[in-house]
Amino acid sequence: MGTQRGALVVFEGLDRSGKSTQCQRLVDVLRANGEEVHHMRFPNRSSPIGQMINSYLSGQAQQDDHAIHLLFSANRWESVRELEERINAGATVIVDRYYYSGCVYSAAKHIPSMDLEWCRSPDVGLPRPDVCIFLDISAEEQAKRGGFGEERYEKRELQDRVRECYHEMRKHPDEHADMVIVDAGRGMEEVEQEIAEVVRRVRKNVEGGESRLRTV
Ligand code: Z5A
Ligand code: MG
Repeated sequence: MGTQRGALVVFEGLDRSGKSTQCQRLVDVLRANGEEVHHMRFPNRSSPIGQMINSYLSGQAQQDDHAIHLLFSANRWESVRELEERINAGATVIVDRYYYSGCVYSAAKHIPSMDLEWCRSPDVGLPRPDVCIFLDISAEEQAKRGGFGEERYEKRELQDRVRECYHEMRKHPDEHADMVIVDAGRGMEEVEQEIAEVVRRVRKNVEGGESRLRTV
């Protein structure tokens, strides 16, 4: 019998919802339990494509909106082999932002040739997560967590449109089935406990179920 594959767990949500905080906590807890864990985040700013994305986000470089959208997607595709290898070797792979972010931040620009469906298409075929944990936070709570930074998308008006796009995307039957909504407006420990329970359930399902990863 081959190695039991690991689970693919994705975190999504608006800015300041606590994705990076909760990813790190989950990684630390699983590792402390002796589990094999691999932690990824998108954009991965370390690759040549990631450096182009970083220059764009920090305002140092301009890009056509379609081109930057495709670069974000390419930045995921260039990590797919590593992701699959880790999963197939039995690791739990925890991902901070994935193609949902890719879709909504681009669609929120409201460019006629870039609707949600167009934005989703370059990511079709990527490994589909076993669960997408969506950290839900109100605009009021988001505002309490410090002002937005200097990056290109960190503007109130765009963030409001991103919120709407996430809601729209959550209606897509496939996305809906994969998503678990967690109220991220609560204290860190409370949020962490709920996430731990979701992940425990998902890992159990993966252990008892279909061994191959599905695709987007
Ligand atoms: N983007 C895109 O356009 N297309 C794509 O395909 C992808 C991304 C993948 C950079 O992403 C930008 O790229 C992003 C989307 C776009 N644009 N925007 N805007 P990023 O992931 O590098 O962004 P980030 O700055 O790391 O993440 P974030 O979303 O702003 O934050 P977060 O990771 O969700 O939150 P956090 O860093 O864990 O926490 C924020 C603060 O809140 C921090 O001070 C925490 O201590 C505090 N916090 C966290 N949890 C709590 C609770 N429960 N209570 C109180 N305070 C809390
Ligand atoms: Mg983050």
